[in-house]
Amino acid sequence: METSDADKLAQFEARIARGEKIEPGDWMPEGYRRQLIRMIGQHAHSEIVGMLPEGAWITAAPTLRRKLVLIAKVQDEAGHGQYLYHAAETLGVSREHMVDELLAGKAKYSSIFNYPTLTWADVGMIGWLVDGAAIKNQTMLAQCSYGPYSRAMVRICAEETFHFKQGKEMISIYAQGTPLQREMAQDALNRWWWPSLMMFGPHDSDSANTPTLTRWGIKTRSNDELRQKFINEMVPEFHALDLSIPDPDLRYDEASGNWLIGPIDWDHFWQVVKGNGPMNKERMAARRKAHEDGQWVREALAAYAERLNV
Ligand code: BYC
Repeated sequence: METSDADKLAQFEARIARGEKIEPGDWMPEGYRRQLIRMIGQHAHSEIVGMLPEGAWITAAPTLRRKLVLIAKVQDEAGHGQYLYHAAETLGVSREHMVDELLAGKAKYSSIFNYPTLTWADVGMIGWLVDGAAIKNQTMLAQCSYGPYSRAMVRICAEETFHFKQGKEMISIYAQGTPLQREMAQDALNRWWWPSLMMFGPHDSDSANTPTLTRWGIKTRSNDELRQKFINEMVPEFHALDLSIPDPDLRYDEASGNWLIGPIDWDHFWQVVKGNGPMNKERMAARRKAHEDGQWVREALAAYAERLNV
């Protein structure tokens, strides 16, 4: 007797409840596949677009050591994009299609990469704050129910931890350095604090995808839970360096043990997500140019593969 879709769904959900990983050839509901393609695709695009803000500083790094570290970091992000595109491809979508969707403005990427990197201190602040926020979210995703995504996350988190540490090292040195270095560190914190908190996505009450993602073990923590955890860890770190958080409403709540923040400017967030942030147009123009410049490489590879008959 044929197993009905309802039975298959029940078996699928029982596997997730037992903590088993779902693998590419396994039966999965269409909604699960669609959510994963959306999220892994966005994640891959974020890694690739995310190379641009820091990449802009490679030629202007202040020392050879800093330049080497930055080149390695930006290269790591490219690698993360590769793992993630591969993970998404196991769900039956091609990388070409995902890239076309990005370049056509149909697929999203993280809002955080639509801000300019105005000074060298921004490179340190991105490492500490942005990679720090990403690790919070990705450590959760390393536990997610889809095998290829969770395994990609394990390696990505290890590398992001390294990025986080180099950013923290830089900002710690600048915060205790010359008055100008301190000023640069504070200015970078002023500009990157709120966008980093927005990386976690809208409040849970406005997060349309969370119920489905939670039901199927893709997300095990909500946007607000992860954001709060991140705030609680970061605030004491910045205070220890005598850097101030740009939030007049920030206060410690004894009862919950949480650092409570003022209201997030969600209108601004949605404008950035819709393509109207400070650097959206430049970021997409850079990606389109890179895609056009790479056309001959793709053609050469396709011709070579045809010759080898692979
Ligand atoms: N930016 O229902 P919600 C890195 C969208 S890169 C833009 O809560 P969900 C790095 C969301 O897509 C790592 N859009 O969504 C690289 C949804 O729209 P759609 C980046 C956002 O999926 C280089 C709508 O808002 N990390 O580390 O449940 C250098 C409603 O939201 C954003 C990832 O990509 C946003 N911030 O939760 C340095 C992690 N937030 O798709 C560092 C993977 C929300 O329904 N992604 N939206 O049209 C996720 O974990 C989740 O997708 C999110 C959002 C937590 C971001």
